[in-house]
Amino acid sequence: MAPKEYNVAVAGATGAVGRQMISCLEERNFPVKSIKLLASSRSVGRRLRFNGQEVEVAELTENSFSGVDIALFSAGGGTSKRFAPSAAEHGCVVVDNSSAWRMDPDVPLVVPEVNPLAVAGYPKKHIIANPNCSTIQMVVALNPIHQAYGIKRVVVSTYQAVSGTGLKAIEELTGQTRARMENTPVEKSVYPHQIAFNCLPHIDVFLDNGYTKEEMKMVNETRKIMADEDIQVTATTVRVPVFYGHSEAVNIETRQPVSASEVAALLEKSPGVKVVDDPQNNVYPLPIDAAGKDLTYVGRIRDDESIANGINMWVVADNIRKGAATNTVQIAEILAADYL
Ligand code: 25A
Ligand code: L14
Repeated sequence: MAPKEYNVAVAGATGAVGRQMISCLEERNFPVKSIKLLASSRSVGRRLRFNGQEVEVAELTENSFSGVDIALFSAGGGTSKRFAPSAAEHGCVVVDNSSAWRMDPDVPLVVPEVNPLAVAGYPKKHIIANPNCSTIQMVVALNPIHQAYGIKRVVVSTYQAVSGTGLKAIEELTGQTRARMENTPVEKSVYPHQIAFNCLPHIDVFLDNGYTKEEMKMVNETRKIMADEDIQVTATTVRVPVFYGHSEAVNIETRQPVSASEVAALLEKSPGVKVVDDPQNNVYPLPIDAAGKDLTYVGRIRDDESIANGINMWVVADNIRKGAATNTVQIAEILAADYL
């Protein structure tokens, strides 16, 4: 019998994440029978390549999904809220990269290295959520430590690339950098302040408690993915003038005693992680090295000398690949292999 193949749709195909989803499907040889590339009316008629063929972009509508088995969504939260249910009504399973469905108790929130079995919960809504980019890379590094030593509390500060906000933010950083160097006026439209040569302690919207929505995603999504409501997480999320790759300074307090060398040895053999930690030779994870890769890089692993059972580390991954497109396609692979 020929191996099973699937009719796949990508919603938001022309965006920063959508294009990487198309590349990931190709690179990983996902069993695609047919592909539909969907975006807003602005992009209708544009052509994108998939496996050597030109595919014309069509408008995303309620009727886009008849005959589609798996739809990968990355067209923003509002678009997912509106169109994912119509896709599900057509019998299609949606793997959604927006924040729209992540905390819905009837929607699994999955990082394949951490909770692959949660995919089994998809039939309730026919939607599986892809976590926030900053959360994904953090839990890939935390989960092995949690399984072995029990994590009590995490204090994280992020250094996040502009690509997370989409193509317009990539253009904004490019344009502002050029304007500063050429001494012409710096224009801004995506972020409330200049991002070139600056850091903004502001990602997504501010909430009533004074935190940003991005910070609270790291708290709530971490607990849901690791299936442990007792893990305490507090976050400060910061935008930095980097194109691709989020970095995170992560401080962990464990329940059982642990040392930096034990954590390094554990992470060396953990799935999806690469330890890059030779500070004497100036070797540590960097976003420019992580860009275009699918692993989560961990370095600067040290004992926190201010408390018992404390560890500090530096965690870097490509936010558009492992933080979004790659993780979404990995979820689709589990669906295809075990459920559809
Ligand atoms: O709505 P939100 O939640 O606030 O999300 C805002 C943006 O965040 C990105 C994504 O930007 C999204 O639009 N995004 C969302 N989740 C993300 C994640 N997890 C994420 N980024 C990273 N990680 P993007 O520009 O990279 O991708 C947008 C894609 O979504 C399609 N799209 C948008 N609205 C849609 C829609 N598709 C269907 N129906 C809708 N209503 C979008 O297609 C793209 O594929 P497009 O055709 O709208 O855009 C194609 C080109 O047009 C440029 N462009 C974008 N916005 C405008 C624009 N041009 C003119 N005016 C605009 N307002 C883009 O540069 C793109 O090249
Ligand atoms: O997926 O970097 O929840 O501006 C929304 C904010 C993705 C990153 C999400 C950013 C994020 C995005």
